[in-house]
Amino acid sequence: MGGSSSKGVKPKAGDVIILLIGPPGAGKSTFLKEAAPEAKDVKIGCTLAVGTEAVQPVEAPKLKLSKSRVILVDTPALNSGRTGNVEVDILNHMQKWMSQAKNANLKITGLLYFHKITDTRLNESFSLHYGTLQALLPSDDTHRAMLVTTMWPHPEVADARYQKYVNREEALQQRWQSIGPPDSVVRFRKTHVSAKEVVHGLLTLSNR
Ligand SMILES: Nc1nc2c(ncn2[C@@H]2O[C@H](COP(=O)(O)OP(=O)(O)OP(=O)(O)O)[C@@H](O)[C@H]2O)c(=O)[nH]1
Ligand SMILES: [Mg+2]
Repeated sequence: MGGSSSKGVKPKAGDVIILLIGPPGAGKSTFLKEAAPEAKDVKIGCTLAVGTEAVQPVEAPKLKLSKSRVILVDTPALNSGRTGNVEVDILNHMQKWMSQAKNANLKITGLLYFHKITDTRLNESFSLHYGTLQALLPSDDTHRAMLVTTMWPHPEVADARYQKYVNREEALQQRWQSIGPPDSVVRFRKTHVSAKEVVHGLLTLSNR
């Protein structure tokens, strides 16, 4: 499989494989870094620069549940403002990765779609990222999906801004209901414990 990390992780059949997807700067790589603090080469974006540029599978040993390894797969955002044919290249790269995964009998266990709670709504990038990824998955594949909200204020003080975000979260649950139940919309609080809760929450959802 291409795109392995410097630790050389190669996903294999039987692994729990979770794809991290979503618009640029939503916090995919930050989540991965918290989930697998031992991973050395996870690239966190700064405000304007492009962050992740390749599909990057990373093992998260601390998230291990039973015998299966948990592999989190960081992906590049699709509408990051890169120039030229880069978006097409990324799409081809993802497509290639998915078909290699299929040929290697890997099963995608779940998708985590990242969304900043500070963004007013799920915009066109939602259909772009989620729709595109869905289309790349084998049609006979069943998998779980969660909407992970990021950028929550810390500490969470119940002020007007916080209430606005809570209202937004409810609206997101409505929007997400064709994909999953309300408890598949979760907050990521930028800690290892929170990342672990999200992954374990995903694994307790039923397949779709
Ligand atoms: N306050 C706060 N900052 C966050 C959170 N998640 C990510 N960030 C910051 O947001 C910026 C972008 O985060 P990344 O994790 O690189 O985002 P990404 O989704 O991987 O972005 P691309 O790789 O470009 O698609 C970084 O400066 C992070 O430190 C969060 O939950 N809260
Ligand atoms: Mg990234």
